Amino acid sequence: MQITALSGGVGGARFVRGLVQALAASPGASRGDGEPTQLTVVGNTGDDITLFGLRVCPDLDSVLYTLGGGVDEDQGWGRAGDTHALLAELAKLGVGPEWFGLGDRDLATHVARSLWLGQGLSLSQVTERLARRWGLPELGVRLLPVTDTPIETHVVVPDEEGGERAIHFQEWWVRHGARLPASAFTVAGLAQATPAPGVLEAIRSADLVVLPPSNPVVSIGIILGVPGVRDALRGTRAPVVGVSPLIGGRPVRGHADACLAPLGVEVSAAGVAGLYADFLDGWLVDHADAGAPYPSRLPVQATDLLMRDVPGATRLAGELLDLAGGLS
Ligand code: GDP
Ligand code: FO1
Ligand code: CA
Repeated sequence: MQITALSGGVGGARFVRGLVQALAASPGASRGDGEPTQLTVVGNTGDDITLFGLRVCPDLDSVLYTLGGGVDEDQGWGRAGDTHALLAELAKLGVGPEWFGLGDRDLATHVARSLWLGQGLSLSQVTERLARRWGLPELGVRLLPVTDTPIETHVVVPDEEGGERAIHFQEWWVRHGARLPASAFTVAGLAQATPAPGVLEAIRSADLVVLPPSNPVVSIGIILGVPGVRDALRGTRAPVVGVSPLIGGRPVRGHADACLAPLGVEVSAAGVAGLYADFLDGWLVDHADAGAPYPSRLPVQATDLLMRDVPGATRLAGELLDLAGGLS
């Protein structure tokens, strides 16, 4: 059995950790041929940013640290128990930015990644090395960046002269708390981007494709924008099932509402389902959203959509597997 998940950072990583546990616990984890399920996670790279000359890939790292047991559980990003000595020393030298909280342990990842990229390895190859460090192969998980082409999400916001300017997604999200009204998201490098090796194959040859509760615009939306990915989802023989990232018309955390607004998409589980309507085969929503009008003929199942802890995420992943199982 091959499962492919498209993931952003915190929400995606937590769900995937639950999925790994659900698969390990369930007899359906193998097809009866004794082969354990292989899970391929296709990760968003639109959040990536170069700081202090180092390449930082927040969403890939959230998946690595969460699955590897090294994540700061409260934040869902960065390393547990990290310190900030390097950033503090750089600030004393007048070297910023100070608004992006890079911890010392976390920085080791970015130093290694940047070194390996500089030696000519692709982001996929670098990510494979990092995945070994965090024990992903032992979990039956392969993490692929959606593309090896550097891409960066930018946000178009008002400038002081009454015009507009584009800033990096992280500056908008972290520095400004997504409070500057966005009129558009643009992705530098996207038109020239090609899917990383294995990405299209992982979607086309999967037995099941899952969309965790990730940001529909700046996580899943970026993955879908890489040329070829959306077509692969439309064409795959696998059912594509997803979990709404919104409960009762609000994001559980983060600013998905501020991301949907410039698209003119309703901030609701139904609005998000509409973004995926051309390939979605099943949709898990919260009880609070059970009565909404969903795209016609879309199987919708209502449950408790909140991942309070690892067992909660495991239960949610199990329910998504049940929804998928009921489709075939
Ligand atoms: P990011 O890259 O760190 O923003 O993480 P993702 O894009 O993977 O996920 C962010 C989305 O996950 C947000 O829109 C949240 O509303 C959603 N999310 C976070 N926790 C939960 C949860 O427990 N349940 C559900 N349904 N969605 C969640
Ligand atoms: N998010 C924040 O809100 N503040 C930070 O200072 C911050 C630092 C940071 C460092 C490394 C990393 O991998 C992630 C980090 N994040 C931080 C989270 C991350 O940038 C965002 O949650 C996502 O990219 C938004 O989707
Ligand atoms: Ca992200």
